[in-house]
Amino acid sequence: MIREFRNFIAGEWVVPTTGEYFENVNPADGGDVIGRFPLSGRADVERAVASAERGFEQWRKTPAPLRGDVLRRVGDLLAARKEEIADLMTREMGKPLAETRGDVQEGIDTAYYAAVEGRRLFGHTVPSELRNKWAMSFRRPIGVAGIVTPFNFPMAIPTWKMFPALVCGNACVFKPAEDVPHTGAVLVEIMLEAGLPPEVIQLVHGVGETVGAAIVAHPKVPVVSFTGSTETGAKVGETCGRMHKRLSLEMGGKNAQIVLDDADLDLALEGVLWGAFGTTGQRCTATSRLIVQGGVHDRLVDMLVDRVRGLRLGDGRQPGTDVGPLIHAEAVQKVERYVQVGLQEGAHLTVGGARATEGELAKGTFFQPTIFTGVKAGSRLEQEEIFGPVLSVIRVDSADEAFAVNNGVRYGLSSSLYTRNIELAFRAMSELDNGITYVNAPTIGAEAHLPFGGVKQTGNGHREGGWEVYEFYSETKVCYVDYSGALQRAQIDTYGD
Ligand code: UN1
Repeated sequence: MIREFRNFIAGEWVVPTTGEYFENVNPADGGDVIGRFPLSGRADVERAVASAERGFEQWRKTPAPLRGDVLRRVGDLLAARKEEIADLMTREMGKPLAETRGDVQEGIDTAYYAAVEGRRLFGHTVPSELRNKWAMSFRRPIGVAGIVTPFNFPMAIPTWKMFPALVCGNACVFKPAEDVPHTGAVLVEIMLEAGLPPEVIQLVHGVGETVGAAIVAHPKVPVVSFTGSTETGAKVGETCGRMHKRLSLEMGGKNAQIVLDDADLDLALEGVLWGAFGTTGQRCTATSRLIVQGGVHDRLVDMLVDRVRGLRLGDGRQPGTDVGPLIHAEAVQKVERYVQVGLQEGAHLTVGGARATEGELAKGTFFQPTIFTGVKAGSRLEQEEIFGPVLSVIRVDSADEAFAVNNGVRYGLSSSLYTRNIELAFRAMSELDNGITYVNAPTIGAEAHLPFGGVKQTGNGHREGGWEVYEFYSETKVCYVDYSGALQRAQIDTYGD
């Protein structure tokens, strides 16, 4: 019997109005069906938003420190169930257990940060230019938040978005990616168990074109947070722009690790292996370009190819697996198309380049870790996001050229520089056009308590994580209190004669 899951709408676990379901399968083994999940429709979103509006009215009046207490209990429950949740996450999206454990930990960190933020949510008190007048700002919740999330961090990304939204006093309508609905369901169960009032969270399963689009376009959803492709983000942005909604977008990346002649090559090697092939390259922060200075290029490529040949592909739940499957067959096809693009552009396929189908791997959607060398700056392989285990190596002559190549793409999430030269490290921090720059560390590995996001086509100016996201999920209210007992006219009585 295949387990049938439900939506959580208006305080109850309910079947979808459409009566339709989709199957969620293990990408390491297409025969392993995790469950049937609702293929919801517009009517389900309507009910969810109407209920969330009621939840919002209740929740906004709950003192923020008490809202934070709920998030602390969420963190405790996630911590207690970390191992079990990591296992079900690996089963539905494939990355090795060490990585899904890290993903749950990012959710725990975000929960504890949010819990404390409930006792801060600072405003400002500033002097008034008039006598006996008080001037201050504080923060108010916005309303129902629409939360649309991707498959690659099934726990961390929904928690980054929802926990700050909730601490600020908003209600959430949550649509997890259709590849990871089980993790979404478990997260909502935990939030309810922790004491979140039921109508404050709504879970609507389904596909982006239907459920995601209906949430984004709903007039009673004034704030939307989306992580996904730059192309889908543009559509979300059009709708939100037309409707004057507040929107946070986290989109594509084409992140580079730069290795200069003076770098510690062993360290740079470990960095690029983890950055490029961790999560099978399916991170917005993945290293998809390796920009290497001429003096160390050939040596680093040799070291890298040697190690990449030794990476063990497999089921992420098996000990010893280094690299899991891609998320589904279309992802494999996309990676295959880019291998063809690289070959047509004259790049040199040095290792990998094909599906991996030996033995047990035939059951899943595996692709060999792949390296192209001799990749030209400006080529499609070098410019476009692949979201798979494909690394392009670009040879440069100088640090200046490396910085220019790093900046020569339309994305700007993360970058990394390996050098022992302190001047160059500091120059890189200010000159690399990215939201995050790592020095002597890979392009992945952002921590939950710092702002996360990118410039150019990666984002739209907002940040997740850290302190900044709390500003995104609240409106600034300014309040003046005049206790002089007289009419005081700002600008006029202050500076007039
Ligand atoms: C993403 O790739 O969408 O910095 C998020 C990192 C993780 C988050 C990645 N902490 O790689």
